[in-house]
Amino acid sequence: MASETTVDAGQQLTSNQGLKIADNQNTLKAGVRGPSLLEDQLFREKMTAFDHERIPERVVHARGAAAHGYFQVYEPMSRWTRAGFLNDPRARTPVFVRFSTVAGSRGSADTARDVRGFAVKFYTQEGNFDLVGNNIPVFFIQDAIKFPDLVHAAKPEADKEIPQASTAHDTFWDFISLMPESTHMIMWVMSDRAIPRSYRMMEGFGVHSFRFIDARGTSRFVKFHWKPLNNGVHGLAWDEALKLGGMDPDFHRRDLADAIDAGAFPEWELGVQVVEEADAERLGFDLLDATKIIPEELVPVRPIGKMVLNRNPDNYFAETEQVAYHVGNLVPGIDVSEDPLLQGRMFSYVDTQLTRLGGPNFHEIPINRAVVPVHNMNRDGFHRQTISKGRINYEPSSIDAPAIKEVPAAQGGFASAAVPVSGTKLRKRSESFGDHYSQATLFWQSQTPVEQQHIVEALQFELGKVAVPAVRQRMLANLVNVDTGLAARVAEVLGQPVPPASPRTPARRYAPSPALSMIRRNNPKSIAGRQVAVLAAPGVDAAGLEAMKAALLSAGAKVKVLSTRLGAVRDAAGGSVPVDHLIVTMPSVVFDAVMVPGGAASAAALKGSADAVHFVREAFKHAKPIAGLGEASDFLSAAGVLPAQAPGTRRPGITLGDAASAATLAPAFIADIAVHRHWDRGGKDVVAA
Ligand code: HDD
Repeated sequence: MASETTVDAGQQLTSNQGLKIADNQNTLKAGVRGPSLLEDQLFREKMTAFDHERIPERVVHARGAAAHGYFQVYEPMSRWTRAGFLNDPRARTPVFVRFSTVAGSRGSADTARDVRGFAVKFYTQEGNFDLVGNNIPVFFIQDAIKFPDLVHAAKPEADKEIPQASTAHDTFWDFISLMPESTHMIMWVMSDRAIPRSYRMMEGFGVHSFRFIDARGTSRFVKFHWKPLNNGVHGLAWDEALKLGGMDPDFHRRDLADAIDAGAFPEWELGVQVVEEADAERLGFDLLDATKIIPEELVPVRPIGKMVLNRNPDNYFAETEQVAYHVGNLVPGIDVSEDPLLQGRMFSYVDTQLTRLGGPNFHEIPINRAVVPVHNMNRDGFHRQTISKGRINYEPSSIDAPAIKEVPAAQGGFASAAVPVSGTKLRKRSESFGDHYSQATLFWQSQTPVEQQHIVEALQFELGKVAVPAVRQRMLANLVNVDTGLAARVAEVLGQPVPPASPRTPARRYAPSPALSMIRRNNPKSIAGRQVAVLAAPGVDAAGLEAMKAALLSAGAKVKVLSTRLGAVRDAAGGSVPVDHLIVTMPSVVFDAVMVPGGAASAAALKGSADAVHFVREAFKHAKPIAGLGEASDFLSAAGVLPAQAPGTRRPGITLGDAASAATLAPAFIADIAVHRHWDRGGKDVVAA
């Protein structure tokens, strides 16, 4: 944890050795116009530090953003686990959470279509526990030996290093089409889950089955879920995500930091699905297979505690970049399962961090340190910080008593789940992992028509970028196994016939699961941290603007006034309204909703501004809530986002009324913003003006 922070402001400038520096502007030279001198140790120290500032980026999940917070359990969970932090409802366990994209480099855009990492480090009183999850509850592959192949295929292609942070290319889909086990994951990645509106508006999942172990040593399977408590689960429109990639590549990073700075702390509930080991076989799929979910309707998700993120990191590098998560960071009461993907992860994390963080002592970096004392016989190595006293660096020892002691499980020592293991040594996939399509069909059938349409469009886009026809063909053959209608809709745009289905095991039938639909499961409560644009021009009705703004601000939204000129606009009553941004510098894609106040001159000026017209048309296309007061409806209908007969006509996500009724219209507008997107408006195209 960031226990060793330092503030440089106002301090005397020194070298790394504490030497006070008199001149930080000029190298040491032989005469004012002479060559620099090698003896300038202050220059060399500064330049050496700079030259070595970068460390290798993460081989996956390179781009991320993080925050501090705490986790608190609702009630003791002793009937399932002896983990201390899950048994003390009074304890607030500090957490550090890093969200990330997977495929892009450190400098890539936040809004790429991708899985998002959701890694939580709990600094518990029994040592650090890491829940290293994603925002999607399944994975592409079943066995860790395929992970390097998956990542190579997804990353930019090896010859030209193109494309950056995108799976819309041949090698990814070549691999995927040859790995039918990835089909379920692909359905999720083609859904709006892979283009989240915000890190605050994502679910998180531990993915694998882990184990809970109670005080008697009884072990049960557990799947972990994070469900947003106050922000809902929302996505962007694909067109918007693409544009944001250029206009604000830091969109998610900024959103998280801004929300926390503004006191709109994101909250998640930790939920668990617990399955008795004896019941696991009855589920009809293998709990050790990371390409499967347990439908919530089969085993409910039981909320057990709450996580709040309430503090931004002080220093990106020291905290967000240097944090090192590991699925093997476990505490008594939680253990791994035999899932072959998880088993491989148990090796990979420390291994990669040895390179990334330069040696075996990265647990001593402040952000990675346990909050409890650490005592063992591990010694030395690069970057060792701890000064271990005495001559004993082995165990057992008899000299210099008392010796270091093991801790029996009954007194808090870690003991692995006593799972009987036997078998013939072999390299083979279990037949129980063989059904690659039934849960992909379950996911497809659980989506609303709008969500299905987005999946179809994503597949059309991604496969449309694939140049090798045989790869597209093979993907279509796999999609037929998910749903023939889906395959036909994708095939139509690809201009290819629907091929026969690829081989498969017999399908299992699942009842659709409403919990899998972002739209169905949403229970929007708050608009805290949402961004609302107000379009204003000279002659604007300031009273309506201010009344709506006040209501939005008190609901926690951020409101920015945009115009065609910076400074202030003169309002209809002769006052002035300060302008926050130019319309061209803050495009509609960075906002969640748009409000246009009344005022005849303002509406007329906006009508004449191509940028203002484009702004509302684009917001409309992306299904965003729009509110118009008074004469604003002239502008909105001229822009083509209202039917010609406007006021009085209510379309989903459009709030209209006269300028004097701003305060009474505000609740409807706020409710529309909480819903987030109004796809049912028939969104894509604007109404002919
Ligand atoms: Fe992984 C990073 C999540 C499979 C190997 N992984 C990493 C991070 C997350 C995940 C969130 C970033 C952590 C951070 O913010 O620093 N990984 C997952 C999930 C998986 C998964 C949910 C499947 C269920 N990962 C997976 C496999 C392997 C790895 C199968 C290898 C056998 N993952 C790594 C890694 C990374 C990593 C190479 C890169 C950087 C790091 O560990 O610290 O070890």
